[in-house]
Amino acid sequence: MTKSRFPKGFLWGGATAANQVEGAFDQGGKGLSIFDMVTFVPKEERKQIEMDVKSEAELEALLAGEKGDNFPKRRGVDFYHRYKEDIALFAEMGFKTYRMSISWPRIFPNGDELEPNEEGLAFYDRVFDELLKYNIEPLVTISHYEMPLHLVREYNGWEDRRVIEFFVRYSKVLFDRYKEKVKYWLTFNEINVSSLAPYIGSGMLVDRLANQEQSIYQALHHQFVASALAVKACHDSIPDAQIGCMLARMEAYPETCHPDDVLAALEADQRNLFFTDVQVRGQYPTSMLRYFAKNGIEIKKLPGDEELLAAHPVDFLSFSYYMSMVASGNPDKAKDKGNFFSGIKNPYLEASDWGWQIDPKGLQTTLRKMYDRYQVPLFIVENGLGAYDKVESDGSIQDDYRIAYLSAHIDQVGAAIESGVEVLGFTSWGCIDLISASTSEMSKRYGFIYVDQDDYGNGTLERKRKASFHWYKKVIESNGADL
Ligand code: BGP
Repeated sequence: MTKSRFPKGFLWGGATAANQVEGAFDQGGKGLSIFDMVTFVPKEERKQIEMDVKSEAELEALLAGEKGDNFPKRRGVDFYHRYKEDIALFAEMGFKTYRMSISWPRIFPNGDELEPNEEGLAFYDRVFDELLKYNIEPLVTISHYEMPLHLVREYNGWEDRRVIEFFVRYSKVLFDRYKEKVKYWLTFNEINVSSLAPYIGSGMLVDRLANQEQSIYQALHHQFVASALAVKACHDSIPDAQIGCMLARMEAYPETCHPDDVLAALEADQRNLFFTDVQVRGQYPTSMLRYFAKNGIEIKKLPGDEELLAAHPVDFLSFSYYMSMVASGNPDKAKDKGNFFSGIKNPYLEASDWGWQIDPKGLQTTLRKMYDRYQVPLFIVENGLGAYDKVESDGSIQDDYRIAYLSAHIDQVGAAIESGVEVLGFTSWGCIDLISASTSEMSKRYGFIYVDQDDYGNGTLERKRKASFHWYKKVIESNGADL
């Protein structure tokens, strides 16, 4: 057996989000969340990523239409009722941690109430007790694209500064209720997605916004302040807890060694790391302040905001990593967006069935770059391969492609650790098949565990172990030595 490069106590596990696994969207006293309104568009009809609801009219039509089977998110994979079976499977793989989110409207159905919904709190008590029964550490995302829909309709989401108070109230309820059970917390999932998908990220209907970019950064300022207040509340309530931020990492390479491309890649990096600069370093980077000044963006701050950001930085930086991108200095190409949006292909990389360019070494690069910049512990809380899986005639699922993807990426995490990077853990995304965030498909499968359900909600919901289930069990047993 080769020697492990991973530290003792490395937190191996898997990740999900409430709106993508739980189902029971209208049970247990839960209110509607923003993601409950995201509809499924069949791939052949899909023009673009259908994540965002844009207008009042669209939202009201969705609410009135109640297009039943068009809301696969509302179904999830019934984790709400099957959590004991699922957690037993996670334990069988040897999980040390399980990243999950709490559905905000399960706790505050409208979001602006004073008192929480006890049924919602009790559900997560049961889930945490089940995890701790197997010595699996819960890693909890407080807001994973699951803002109560009422906060969109009444306040236009994070555009309204009053939502800070609602979020802090919600966070304090969680910290006080679960202080004995949860020691790892994340504030906002992929906080940078707000700049790409304002409805999903910040609960804003863009058709309501006079100046979209101004509103996006104003809403983000409110989220930064809310995150800092949540960090303070977490430390006050649970002294031995750690609370982190969470970024969708977009590692962008220069298309060529032409200085224009190199500069474009730097600018893409500054744009992506702006969010972690604020939450880890505790202040806005000058590059972004110049950008705001140059583009007439004036962030309204209250006295004390900047002191709050500086006083309460996060304890660790977590991020999702699926692919790398390409940045071009050529003005007629999308400058700082990678293949995910503009399709600039990297000729050295293969792509997934959804066009995400597979780049394991990019994960080592990104770990070393971010550790150099921030010198705080890092945590990979999403990495995985969305793929079409086939159930063989003997009932097996031979997802060797997923094993290859994860093995190569975990190998690069080991290399980063050997180079001196402090990494707390690795939770592969979608440890059980679930509903895709960007496409609402079930057929974009990520799991070590197969779930019998199709894009339209048909199926028995039966769980099956894939080949990768047994592989990951070995990886964890060997602390990452046996890949
Ligand atoms: C991230 C989200 C996850 C998950 C992941 C995979 O943006 O944090 O919720 O969905 O993307 O993306 P998708 O589900 O679109 O394949």
